[in-house]
Amino acid sequence: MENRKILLSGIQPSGNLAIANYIGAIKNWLSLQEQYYCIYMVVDLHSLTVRQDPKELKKRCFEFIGQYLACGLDPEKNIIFLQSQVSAHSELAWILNCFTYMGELSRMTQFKEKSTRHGENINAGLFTYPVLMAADILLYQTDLVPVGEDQKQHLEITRDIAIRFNNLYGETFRVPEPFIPEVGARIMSLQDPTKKMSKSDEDPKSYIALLDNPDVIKSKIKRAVTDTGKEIIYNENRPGIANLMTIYSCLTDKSFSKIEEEYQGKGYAEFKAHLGEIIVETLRPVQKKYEVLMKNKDTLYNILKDGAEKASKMAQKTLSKVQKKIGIIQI
Ligand code: ATP
Ligand code: LTN
Repeated sequence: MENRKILLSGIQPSGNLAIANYIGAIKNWLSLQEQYYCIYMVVDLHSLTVRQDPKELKKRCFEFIGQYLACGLDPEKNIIFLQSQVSAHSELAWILNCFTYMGELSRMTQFKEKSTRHGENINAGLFTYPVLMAADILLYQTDLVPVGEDQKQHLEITRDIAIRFNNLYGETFRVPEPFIPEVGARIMSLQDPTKKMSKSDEDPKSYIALLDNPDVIKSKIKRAVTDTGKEIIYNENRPGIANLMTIYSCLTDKSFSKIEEEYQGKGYAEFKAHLGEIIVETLRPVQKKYEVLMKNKDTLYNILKDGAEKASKMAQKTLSKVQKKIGIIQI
């Protein structure tokens, strides 16, 4: 582990894990897991910024971990855990709150967007969300953070906080780099291709869940909003078909020009039918593995316990270092 660089990422247990999260994040986690020492979390504390049903939240945390494993994350090679189980995250977040400015946080587009969407509950957690994320990342001396495009701004503020702290107290945190895919960093809603696909969208037709059954997947793709026009040609001004081509390209590793060539003279219906099949076949092994895994809750529980122990040890090192630097007594 010692000479491998550290990679860390997380997903909130809200809504249903979707193909956008797979393409934007999980697919890269898988491709990088041999090269890096990897730490993957389900960030349950972050999801509290939106009101959650306690029973549902508990259930979803296990289901998300089950889906991580079913996608191919290996708990023997990586650390997989729940953010809430390592108290250092909340402790460092408080300290970092005192090194983060209101002005920087008010510029966060996710805060602006979520406070519009949840106007009845604009809580302080929603505002300081990026600081907890910075704590998640900086605690593990992370080198690389694979995320979708929407998290770029949060990575920038994390870097700013780390640099600010290092300048004040000397080298304490490693300054992390984002890893954002060139294609697929922003998958759009199937119902409104000008809006990002979101796993907590009220309309389940707007996303494909990793656990959707084959008929549902095919029907969602068939009914996906596309632009007027007939040709399968990639053009950003035709966001509906461009989005479907992006999903196609990410799941088959075929370039846009190759896809255009294959579908020359063919229409949307044929393209959509094939894309539906491709998604079904990509998810089939994941769903099969998931079903088996969820029958054995004890194994999941043990993975989480083991993950939290390993993560706590690593996190505590950085937390103690920070506490010493800022003058907190170590007893
Ligand atoms: P929610 O709708 O529940 O707030 P979300 O779908 O935006 O959630 P997150 O938990 O915020 O998902 O993000 C998990 C990971 O998936 C992050 O790395 C994020 O960048 C990535 N991601 C989220 N939405 C997309 C998208 N539309 N395209 C590509 N990547 C995405
Ligand atoms: N804010 C992220 C989730 C997240 C995260 C992290 C991602 C919380 N902590 C640390 C990478 C690293 C999101 O996707 N909404």
